[in-house]
Amino acid sequence: MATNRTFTMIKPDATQENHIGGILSMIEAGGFRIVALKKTLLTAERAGEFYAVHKERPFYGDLVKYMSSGPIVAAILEKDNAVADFRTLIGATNPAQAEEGTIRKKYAKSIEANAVHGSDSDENAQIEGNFFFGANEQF
Ligand code: RTP
Ligand code: MG
Repeated sequence: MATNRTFTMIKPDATQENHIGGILSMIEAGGFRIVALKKTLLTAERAGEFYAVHKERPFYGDLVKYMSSGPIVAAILEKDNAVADFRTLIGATNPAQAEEGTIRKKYAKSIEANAVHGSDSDENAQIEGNFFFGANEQF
């Protein structure tokens, strides 16, 4: 399988509660290489733009408010089969359904405050990574 990239965010609840190191450790232990990394605050406008695909979903307004409520940590990750393997590592969206050993099982608090984001396709991984990082920030 080709080495490729995915994009993740450590969401405001996990960042606030000092789980940045714990989550990055699980990511590296899972075989992912960190290509780019930054802590930043999304404005509501930028969060709305990032999640524009969910505009019609009932949770969109709350999601935008939550994702702009405090700093996040954004990262581009590299591994064979990165998108699918990362979604396996983070577990189900709803932590009540997340498998043992997953990041969400360990750190998520609710279906919304679920600790991490993971891209859902190679195409979106590239779009999302470029939303946060310039070419000179990806190594
Ligand atoms: P993500 O995009 O963050 O990796 O999560 P996902 O693919 O597992 O879930 P998705 O359907 O893309 O939803 C994006 C984020 O919206 C929040 N959400 N809230 N209140 C709700 O019912 C609800 N459903 C989803 C979560 O923060 C979810 O990760
Ligand atoms: Mg998603």
